[in-house]
Amino acid sequence: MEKISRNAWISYEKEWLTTQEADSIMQKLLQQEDWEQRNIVALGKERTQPRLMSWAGNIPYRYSGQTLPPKHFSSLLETLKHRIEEYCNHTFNHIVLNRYRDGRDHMSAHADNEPELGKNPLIAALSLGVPRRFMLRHKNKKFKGGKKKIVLHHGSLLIMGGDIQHRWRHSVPATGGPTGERINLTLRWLRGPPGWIGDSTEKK
Ligand SMILES: O=C(O)CCC(=O)C(=O)O
Repeated sequence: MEKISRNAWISYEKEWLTTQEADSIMQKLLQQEDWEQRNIVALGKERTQPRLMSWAGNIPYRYSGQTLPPKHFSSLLETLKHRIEEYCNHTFNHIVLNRYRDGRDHMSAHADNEPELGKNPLIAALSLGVPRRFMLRHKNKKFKGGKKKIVLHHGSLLIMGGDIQHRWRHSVPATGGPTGERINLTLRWLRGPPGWIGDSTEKK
């Protein structure tokens, strides 16, 4: 575990899966998932996401002006979720899969800070396929050491915890040159459907 600011940390396991396992899971996901290119609202404008996506979860998840309706977990996703839950000692009820078809596909800087994720959510992210840069930037530009780069490798698991989603943003920038496909699976615990506002025992 690496502390990146007072209450924010990341943990990166480069070879969380063997190459053989990662190859096989990637092939299955490419074939089995219903990949979609969806529209989102970013900076007040509707845009087409620069990547494909799929998801699984029993409750709807709203972010960037779109709502993902409930969708069942395939047995592969259920198995992966259990393995990641055991490793993290944490429960997840939602998975978003992002498919970066080449180096042009990317994810802009954002934080996973929807109210439904609650305070200090633990987020786990499994990477498959070509390595891509994952950039972390502190929201306070003057924060010393506020820029971090991690190369996310095939079969690696990244965990983000503490107040990282409240203090930092992360992105997967576009990259030049020939680049193959990558799939990311992000696991979250949604405390309720869109509009959930917490309970009286939780400080926001
Ligand atoms: O592709 C990645 O590794 C990042 C995914 C991500 O930031 C997200 O799903 O919020």
